[in-house]
Amino acid sequence: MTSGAQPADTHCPYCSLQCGMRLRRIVSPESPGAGPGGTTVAVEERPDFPVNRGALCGKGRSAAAVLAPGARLTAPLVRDRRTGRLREAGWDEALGRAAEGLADAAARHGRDAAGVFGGGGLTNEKAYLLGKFARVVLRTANIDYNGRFCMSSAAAAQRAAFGLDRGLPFPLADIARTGCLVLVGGNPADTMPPAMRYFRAQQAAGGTLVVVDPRRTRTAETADLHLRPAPGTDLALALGLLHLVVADGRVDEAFVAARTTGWERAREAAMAHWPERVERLTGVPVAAMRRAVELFCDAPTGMVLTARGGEQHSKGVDTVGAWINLCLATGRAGRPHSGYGCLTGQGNGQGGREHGQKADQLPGYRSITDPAARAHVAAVWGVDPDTLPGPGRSAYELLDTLGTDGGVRALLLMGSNPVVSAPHASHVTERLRALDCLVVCDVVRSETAELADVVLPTAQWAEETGTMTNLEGRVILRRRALDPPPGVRTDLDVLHGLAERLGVGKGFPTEAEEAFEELREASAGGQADYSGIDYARIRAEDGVFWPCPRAGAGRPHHPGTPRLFLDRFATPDGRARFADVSHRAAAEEPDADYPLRLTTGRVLAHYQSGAQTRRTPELDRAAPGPFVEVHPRLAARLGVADGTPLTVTSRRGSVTAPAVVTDRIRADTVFMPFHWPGPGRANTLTNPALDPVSRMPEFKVCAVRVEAAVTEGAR
Ligand SMILES: Nc1nc2c(c(=O)[nH]1)N[C@H]1C(S)=C(S)[C@@H](COP(=O)(O)OP(=O)(O)OC[C@H]3O[C@@H](n4cnc5c(=O)[nH]c(N)nc54)[C@H](O)[C@@H]3O)O[C@H]1N2
Ligand SMILES: Nc1nc2c(c(=O)[nH]1)N[C@H]1C(S)=C(S)[C@@H](COP(=O)(O)OP(=O)(O)OC[C@H]3O[C@@H](n4cnc5c(=O)[nH]c(N)nc54)[C@H](O)[C@@H]3O)O[C@H]1N2
Ligand code: SF4
Ligand SMILES: [Mo]
Repeated sequence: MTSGAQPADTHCPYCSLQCGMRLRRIVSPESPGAGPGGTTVAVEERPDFPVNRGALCGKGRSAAAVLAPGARLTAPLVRDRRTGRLREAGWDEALGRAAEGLADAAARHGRDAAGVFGGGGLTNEKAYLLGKFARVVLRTANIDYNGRFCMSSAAAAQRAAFGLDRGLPFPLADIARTGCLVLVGGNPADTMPPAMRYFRAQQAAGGTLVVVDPRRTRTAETADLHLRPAPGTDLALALGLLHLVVADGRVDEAFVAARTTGWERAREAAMAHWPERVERLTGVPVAAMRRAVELFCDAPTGMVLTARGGEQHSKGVDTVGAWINLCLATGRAGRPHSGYGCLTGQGNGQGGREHGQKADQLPGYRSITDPAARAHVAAVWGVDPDTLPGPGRSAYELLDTLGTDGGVRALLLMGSNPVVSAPHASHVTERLRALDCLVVCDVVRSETAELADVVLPTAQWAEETGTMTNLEGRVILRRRALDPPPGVRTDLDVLHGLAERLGVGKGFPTEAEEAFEELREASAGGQADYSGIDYARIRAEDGVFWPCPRAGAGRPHHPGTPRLFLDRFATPDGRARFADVSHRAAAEEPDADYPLRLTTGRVLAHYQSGAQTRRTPELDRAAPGPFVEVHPRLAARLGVADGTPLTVTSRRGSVTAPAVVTDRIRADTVFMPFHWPGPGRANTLTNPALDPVSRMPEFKVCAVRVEAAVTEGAR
């Protein structure tokens, strides 16, 4: 084995922490994981990157496994018209079939019948060009992405309250310096392990941690106070806490008067949520609520962070709004070491929502309905603003109408695996099958790729260059460490090749830096302004926080913006806006037929739909399959023990998976991770009820029935 001399400093392919790592090239022809020329990479620590300072979780450490030819796609596939099976094809044939499918749908059913579905794991350059491809080449309104399933409720609530959405308005390290940290529906001990160092530091410095989660997770175990509401009741809980703040005279009147609007209505709504009522709705004892308010208000500074547990609800936007209200009423916002933040999830969950792959957005976090925004972006693209389509359908609505009259008939899907990860997944699978043409760009043969007419194998993180924007709004650089295998092309090559075949020969660069230079122009003057950022600067500064406008006449070099809102909020009058919200039930509450609540989430070893991590032997061994967490009292009532196969049934279907009997879960609730396809797929059960504003599906609560599975032998 020989090692290449120059290690490459880059970032993990997975979550929004975007941990820094160092890749060392290893030439080892006999290694089963080695690619062309026997080259592969080893992941090493990179202690100088400030976010994780060398620490990596098991997913990051094992990320190179998916680079191996055996784990991934190495040639395009097309569905053979004679046999109906996927077979290997050359790039010309595959790109030709894909372009033909998209063009045919548009010709027969109108432009909006060609659609695009993107992902929050794509680099900024890909997300930007994917949006441009939809609007300029296909000229379709129908483009959206999986980020809709992720942080869209927090994004909408932040825009409403602060006039701007950036997951964390401060660097992650700031949480170590706050007096009281309230974490709502997040389990970073499993989902962002290296971030836990900041939680530990916060407590070590005398701060307190309050965790709000129906389950006693590994994160909740470290908390000073753990509140365990029933899934889907966080909105009531936040209102109840605000009620106590008002009743105890703990409102920061000076802050409210100077820096906010809308307090009167928010206060009235909170007063209607008296503690005993909230205890009945949530199951959280009044005494625990009082303790939470004491901890939050007695500390000199405070933060509330939400993650998917509080957000993936049909009232996710209002729920986040209620937590922001708590911050505003207590003056815990727009001040050092205080504020509200959302723990964004995917690798580029932040940048992925800024550059135009969202149905209602143009690059720079501009609105597609704003005439000035359309004019600016159209000028950068060299097209007439009137040719740009308007807003299209949101992710679930797009999937729900695939193959129908008026729906999308040919879909280009890049960076998502909805067969496993979309709500009501059996229905979504049916809709995908109903398409005239499905084109999937992926690094592996995912469950969704199995349904495709054309599968385009794309290069991976270690084989490409591009920027990602982490959960703090820090723009960082993914750096190429090795060549992709010969049969594989980059996503940028794919977009270029499709655009060319669809008659647009210019404007789709295959070099990431060239794409970034254009993105800078398109974002200039927008909320997410990247115009002052370039690759050289990212390399030199280890990331630059947006907004970062370009220096120019009368405008000095901009340092980037690690902390937002300290002087004013990004609303027209500079004041934060209270949300006018009150409690409402989940779309589906337990009843006689479906007496329990199901909630869903993640385990440490797997990432999302598991497409990559299920192909990583050590992660697959660590968490080999789905399970159902059941409280001992419920297990006794059902007459089941640890390991007993259970059938879980909702109004949408049934799944089977073994019981894990644990008092970590409430007795009225069961939990399933969503990383697996097949008979244990959690999303067979989930409810696609959508938030009216963000269009976020209700992944975190639906009504189910649980029973011991009838096994073959017992029948
Ligand atoms: N290991 C791993 N890490 C990941 C990912 C992964 O798939 N695997 N994915 C990345 C992505 S894209 C994301 S979005 C993040 C997600 O990160 P998290 O939000 O931390 O992950 P989840 O497990 O979805 O949900 C967090 C917690 O919400 C709780 N919860 C469920 N229902 C409710 C409720 O109604 N109210 C409250 N308050 N809590 C509730 C669950 O019990 C769970 O412990 O993780 C990122 N990191
Ligand atoms: N029940 C339930 N369901 C959920 C959630 C939940 O909490 N509960 N969480 C939701 C959330 S927060 C999220 S973010 C979604 C995510 O769910 P998905 O959208 O399915 O996300 P991934 O599994 O990351 O899928 C990414 C796919 O793209 C491929 N890929 C990775 N990188 C690249 C790339 O650079 N280019 C291309 N072309 N392909 C790439 C991967 O191999 C994989 O097949 O799941 C949602 N679904
Ligand atoms: S915490 Fe996230 S970014 Fe860091 S190594 Fe793990 S998966 Fe990768
Ligand atoms: Mo996510």
